[in-house]
Amino acid sequence: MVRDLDGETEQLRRAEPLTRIDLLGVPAWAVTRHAEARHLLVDSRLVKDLDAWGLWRSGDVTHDWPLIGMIDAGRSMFTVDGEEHRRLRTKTSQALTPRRLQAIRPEIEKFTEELLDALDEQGADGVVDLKAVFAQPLPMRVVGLLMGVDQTLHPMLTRKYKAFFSMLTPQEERLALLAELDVFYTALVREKTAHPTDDLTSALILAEEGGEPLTEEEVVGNLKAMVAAGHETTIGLVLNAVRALLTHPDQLKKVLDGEVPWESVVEETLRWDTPTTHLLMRFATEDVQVGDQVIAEGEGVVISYRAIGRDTAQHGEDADVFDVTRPAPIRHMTFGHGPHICPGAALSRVEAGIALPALFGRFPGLKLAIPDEEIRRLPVMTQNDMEAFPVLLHG
Ligand code: STR
Repeated sequence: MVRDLDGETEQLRRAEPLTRIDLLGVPAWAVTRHAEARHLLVDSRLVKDLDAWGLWRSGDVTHDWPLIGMIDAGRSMFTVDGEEHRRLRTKTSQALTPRRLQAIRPEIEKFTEELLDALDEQGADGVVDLKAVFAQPLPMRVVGLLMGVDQTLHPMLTRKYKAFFSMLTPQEERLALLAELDVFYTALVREKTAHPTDDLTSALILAEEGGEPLTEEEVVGNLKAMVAAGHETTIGLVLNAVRALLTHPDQLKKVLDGEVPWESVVEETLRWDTPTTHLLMRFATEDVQVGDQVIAEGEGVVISYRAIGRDTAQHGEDADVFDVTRPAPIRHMTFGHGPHICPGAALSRVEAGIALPALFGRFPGLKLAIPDEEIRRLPVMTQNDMEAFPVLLHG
């Protein structure tokens, strides 16, 4: 379990660009540097198809492995490559361009204000959890609005995803909850097939890419990927930004005085404290040479985004320092690169770009209620997530 995330990142960033790691008993390669990741992420010899994994084919990795759900997630834009991938992804990426997102800005602003009201109420006489009351519900509402998932269902989804990501959840329980989620999403897709609305789920059902509509399984897969990704990662972005600012008050002051734009806070947080620690997984369809090392046919590759964000070759000797005054643009790779680059990148920037100034605008005296070292991380291997973020709203 990642008890010491900074220690792990530091170790990886000092290691070889391609480093052998152990994922709960399963060996894989970790890519730890920006330049190498940039090449490998456009290399078509690395694929998402689970059947390209030697350890899967040989039966050494099975559904008993706690991380299998990160890879075996059904047919979707997350798990398919090449022409087929384009077919699965086009509609979604078109719906999430900065221009298309302008239309839902007012709604995101409204959600933000409502959640700030709730925060104000619950924090009136003391400590309140910024995660539970603000950073977690906001992305869920936004992705719920986009995909057409009713708000009454959000607490159920939040509970299930928390258990999905937690390494303390027994594997049988994780497999059971994934099966329940499949039932839930399939029912939702059938309901939208019968009664299409103006959400992205309906658009995916009605879409014909190259004359060929997506299958029910593909729509369900894309919906699952969108909700899982949209829900989990933006929580990290918002909380990590707040945490970085509260522990660097001189920089917070520059931002509040208008000397540094919020955009720089968002980009520097994305680089320095990535929501995704490691992205699982790609498999080599043939031997791939990287420097003086070789990823052998059938081996698995993990992209270690947190280490990559602190690569000194890319970001300079002070790469491990949080600094919102770095010259823009900060050329980080936190959303990935190549065909699978995060289709929700613009959405997360809009969300954080609204949430952070609104939060500090309403509560300029915001303070951590416990020492920073006492913030507890969730027992999750691949994501950078905390149990809770207790704050005092008025210092
Ligand atoms: C969770 C389980 C599921 O049903 C579908 C997916 C596909 C998208 C994945 C998601 C997973 C896990 C978290 C990911 C997300 C894409 C982006 C997100 C990996 C496997 C990140 O952490 C970057």
